[in-house]
Parts: sequence; C-alpha cells; structure tokens
Amino acid sequence: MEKKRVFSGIQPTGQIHLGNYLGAVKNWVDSQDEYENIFCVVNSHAITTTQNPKELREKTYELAGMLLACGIDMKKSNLFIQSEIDEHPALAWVFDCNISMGEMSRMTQFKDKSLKNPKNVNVGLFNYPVLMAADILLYQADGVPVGEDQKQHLELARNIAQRFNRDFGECFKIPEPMIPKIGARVMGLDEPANKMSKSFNGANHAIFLLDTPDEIMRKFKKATTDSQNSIVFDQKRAGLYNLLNIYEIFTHKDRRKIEDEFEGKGYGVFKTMVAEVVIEALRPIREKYEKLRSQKGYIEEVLNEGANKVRPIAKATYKKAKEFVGLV
Ligand code: AQP
Repeated sequence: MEKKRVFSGIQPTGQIHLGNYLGAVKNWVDSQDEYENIFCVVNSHAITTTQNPKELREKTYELAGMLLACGIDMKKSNLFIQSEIDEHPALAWVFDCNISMGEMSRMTQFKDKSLKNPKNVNVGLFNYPVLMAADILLYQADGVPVGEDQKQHLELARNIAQRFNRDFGECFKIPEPMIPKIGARVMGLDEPANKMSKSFNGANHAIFLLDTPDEIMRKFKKATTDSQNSIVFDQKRAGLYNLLNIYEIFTHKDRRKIEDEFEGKGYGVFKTMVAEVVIEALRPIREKYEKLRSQKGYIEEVLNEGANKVRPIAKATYKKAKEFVGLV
C-alpha cells in the first residue's frame, strides 16, 4: 500500500525552541517510517518580519542542520528550502485572486503579529496563510503535522482547496491537520498564558534546543507556577500544567503515575526533575548539531537533493492549477 504523504514547514526566524520541537519537529521525526515526508524551511515566510539578509541566509542553513540533528533522516524524508521552488509564490498568486479580503481578515495570527510589530505590518504578513496553503497544496499532502497555533491556517488551506476543486476542477487533495494530543501548545515558562515563541523576548521564556544543561536547569527553576503545593494535572494551573505536559511527553509515563511520583514533593524537586528529563532528551540533539554545524557543504547537498526530488510534484500541481484557471 502507498504511504500517505505529509508536508510541514518551519521558519528560520530564530532558534528552535521546545514548543516547535514538541508541537511539530519531534512528530515529524517519530513518524518518518509511516509516511512519505516532505519538510521545508520556510524562508519566504520569514521575510514577512524584518530580517537581516546575511543572518537570514545563515539561519536558514542552521535550521536545516538543526532538523537533521533532531533526527530528520534523508533516507526517509525530503528536506528543502522554500525559496528554491518558484511554484510556491506562483500558486499563492492564483489563490490570492480567489479569496476574499473578508475571509483573510479573520486570520487571528495576522492580528497578533501586527500588534506585536506595528512598524512593519506588510502585505506579505497579511498574505502569509495563502502562501502556507500553496506550500501544502502543491505537494498534494494527505496530512500536515503542526502545532495548534496553525489550526486556523490549515482550515483556510482546506477551504481554498475545496473551493478551487469545486469552481475549476479536481486539482488538490484536501489535507488533514495532524495536531498532537500533548505538546500542541507549549506555553512560555515565564508567562504560561502565552505560547512559547521564538520572537518573544525574555531570558526565561523559552527553552531552546541548543541551550546548555545549566541554562535549561536555570530556566525551569525560574518557571512561573503558583502558590499551591499539590502537583496534579489541572488545566486551570497553567504554569504547572505546562511543565507536567513536558514531563509527560519525555517520560511517556501516564498521568496517574506522574501524580503519584510527585505526591508530597514540592516545586523545587519537581522542577529539577522536569529539567533533568529535558536536558537528557536534548543532549543527543545538541551533540549531533555540534558535529553537523561545520558541514555546510553536506547540509547544502541534502537541501539540493530534497528540492530536486520534490520539484516535479510542485511543477505538476502548478501546471494543472494554471491550466484550470486559463493561464496558458
Ligand atoms: N509554543 C508552541 N507549541 C507547540 N507548537 C508550536 N509551534 C510553534 N510554537 C509552538 C509549531 O512549530 C512549527 C513551526 O513554527 P514556525 O516557526 O513556522 O512559526 P510560529 O508558529 O510562528 O513559531 P514561533 O516560535 O512563535 O515563531 P515566531 O516567534 O517567529 O512567530 C509549527 O507547526 C507551529 O505550529
């Protein structure tokens, strides 16, 4: 039986944090055998916020290296840089002309990001979800493994595909969201009301995958919790719940067992144990990245190979879409 195809992307806007890893990348790695995998460093999405060109180029290759260090295996997956395949913006334009301003105005991430960065509210930022729809639909993906924050964008991609198929002819597969049961929304350690984010400034906000063991321990020890003393899964206690979820994912223990383990123990012991589990889980990634970071030639080779393999899929889909709308 043919394997189902998954597509997902990540922006080279900064270092990967625990939210990106648990919400997306770890799931890409863990299910590589099950699917036909296409993963993308979405650098064209990154320029919707101000970027220094030289740094963006560096961060693009660094992120690709990080994904390989996390376990993306080129024998099982294709990894490429978005800007290397011209059909992404080309298909986005076709979609742009078939989507209303009203539908786009409901996208909450645009509102959040505009408020965060009022000096650079550009058309690309508004259009971000359309480019994301093109990314996914070009590859006829069956599933899209992402964190919960991308749910609305995925719904839009499905609507775009359904409408196009109805109005012009059967062209796109309708992709299913693949949002993990735990880890879909990792919250900031300093402010558990906000999702952990690359662009959020704060020394104790995010655990980055390249943080040293000391940094990880310090950040977890300072994590915001509450003044109660029981260690139980209670969604209303957001800071504690976030830490417990992180512990649950890395230890694979069930919730009852975790609550029993920490019965009668205080936050000091609990936070230390969460930090230790995370340090051990991230250690091999950090070590592998240290070896890979000097091998820019190898990373470039992997990315070129990935682009060459998936380009024909993108070209075939775009050609079909173009013909359907009369662009030939
Ligand atoms: N806090 C999170 N918890 C779970 N999943 C998350 N993702 C992001 N933050 C969390 C998932 O990571 C994947 C890649 O995200 P992205 O880099 O493309 O963009 P983003 O969602 O905008 O991530 P950031 O960290 O918040 O970046 P900035 O600060 O640049 O906007 C996606 O699957 C996302 O769901």
